[in-house]
Amino acid sequence: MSEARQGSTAQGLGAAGPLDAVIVGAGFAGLYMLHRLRGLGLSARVFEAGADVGGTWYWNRYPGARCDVESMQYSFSFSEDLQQDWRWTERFAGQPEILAYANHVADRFDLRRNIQFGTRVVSASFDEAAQLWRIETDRGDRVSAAFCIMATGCLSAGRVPEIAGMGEFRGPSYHTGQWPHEGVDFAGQRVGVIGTGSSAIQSIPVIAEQAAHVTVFQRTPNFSVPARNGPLPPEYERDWKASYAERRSRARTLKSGIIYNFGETSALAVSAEEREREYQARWEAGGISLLSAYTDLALDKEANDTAAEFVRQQIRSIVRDPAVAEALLPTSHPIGTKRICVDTGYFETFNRPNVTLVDLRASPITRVTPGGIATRDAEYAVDSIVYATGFDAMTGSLLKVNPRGRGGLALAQKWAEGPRSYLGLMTAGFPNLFTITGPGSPSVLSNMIVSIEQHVDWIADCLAYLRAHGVACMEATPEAEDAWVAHGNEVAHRTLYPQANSWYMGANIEGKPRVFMPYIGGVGVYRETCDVVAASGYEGFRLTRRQQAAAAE
Ligand code: N01
Repeated sequence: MSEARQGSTAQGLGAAGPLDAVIVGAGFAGLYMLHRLRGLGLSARVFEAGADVGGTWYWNRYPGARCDVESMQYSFSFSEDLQQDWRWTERFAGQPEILAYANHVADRFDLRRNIQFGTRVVSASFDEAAQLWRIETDRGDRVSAAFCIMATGCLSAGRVPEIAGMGEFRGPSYHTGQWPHEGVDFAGQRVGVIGTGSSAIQSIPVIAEQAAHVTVFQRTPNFSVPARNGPLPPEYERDWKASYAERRSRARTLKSGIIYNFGETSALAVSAEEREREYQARWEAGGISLLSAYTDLALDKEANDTAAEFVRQQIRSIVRDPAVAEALLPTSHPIGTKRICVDTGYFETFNRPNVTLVDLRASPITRVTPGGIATRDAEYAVDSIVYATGFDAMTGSLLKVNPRGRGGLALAQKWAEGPRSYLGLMTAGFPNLFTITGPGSPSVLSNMIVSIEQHVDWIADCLAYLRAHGVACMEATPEAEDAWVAHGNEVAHRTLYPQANSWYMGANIEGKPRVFMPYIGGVGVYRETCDVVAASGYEGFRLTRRQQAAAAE
């Protein structure tokens, strides 16, 4: 950090000189990052494209949007007062409540004064001579900062497929991730929903209650388990709050950062009857703990098949029309290797007279017509279309910012064959650029808030270290990055995950390289690795002191 910036206090939006840091995004990652930087006395400005805080929970307002990590766990742990004061009303919080929580955090820690809303960062370039990031926004802002911290989210760049005739459709079209803030009234309408991922599986039952008819266009049947959501029992809340610190510490050591009831044996080590009982109990309890029933469900196809077949049996028993049930059975991937969905009445919805399932494997969509959606065999009249077609996950929102590192190298070019990073925190050739929950870190395979807090704390502690040691520039070495990428691939390929055409693999975007993007080694192991790296004086990173940087100019 330059002398001018040293000791600077948190500057407001009118800051003239270079800032210590620009943070891109005011979701949970950006909010906590700002809080930590202010605590260090660093100057920071957050740019946020939305009109308010919340990130993914600001944009994803589709009917039924809800978190599938329990509320008591999907929340910040950094402030004991905050976690004691805030009261969740449901076991799994809905989007409005999570957004209210994000707003509460912003107000409680007085964060808004350093956030510029309604502003999208359109470029971020590293100026090697000045050792500064030069940031430009769509509103004409040009600011400089020593550090650029990407808090852009993993599932923020919505993706609508290109289907012939889309522009000719007479009615309104919506993407689940860009839902109108005023809501949509589907009463009396014929609605077409394209997709059967988490967003679709949550929204279809709610839309079906309102609309005259819903036609679901399914390309790949998905595994889903019931949420069994309900009001949060006061004694459950009290119990958690009485030992929050202890539980949070435990969560940080686990694979997913979420406390479940973990099985301790192989699925194949027990009898079929015992397995059935175990799966049934977890199915009744709700949530994704089904996947934690045995130790090898993500590792061994035969073990995985037992859980997959259990869920298929449930679908057969719920859906009354055998042909519809058959079409809903997921068979193309091991259970859990695409993000498992958590629903409220999804399969039951297909028993409603106003819901039709269209199996696109039998007859793909050929075009959108002015009055509906045509497949190879039929045309379905609809008044509005919901694209529940997902995101350019993990890299999409980072690349939208168009970061350019040393020699003007674009991140998009560097990552042309797939994302490469060291610890999912930095990428070689892009000094002083941090990615919160970036590719190469556990991120989407974990409780996002646990992973966000871990990254933010690591980055904040790192910036404090750099300041204390007079370091102007920090960069991942290519060797450390190569080793981390190789390790990430090796760990991923020990599991069944790469067998699925998932967004984890970039498989949902045409032309996107097929690389398993998140780090699957687990939150606990990963945290230890990051801590060891920090304790060693940031092994694998090149740190350049202020004098050295000046001499190199
Ligand atoms: O997106 P998705 P999502 N024609 O990519 C289909 C998180 N999340 O928004 O599988 C026809 O999963 C596509 O079909 P296929 C969670 O991590 C969490 O639902 O590619 N269909 C698929 O069915 C989740 O995994 C929560 O064959 C097309 C669907 O669209 C992630 O966000 C809630 C198509 C896309 O599914 C993304 O979920 C919501 C085409 N041309 C989301 N193109 C919770 O916390 C795509 N599809 C509960």
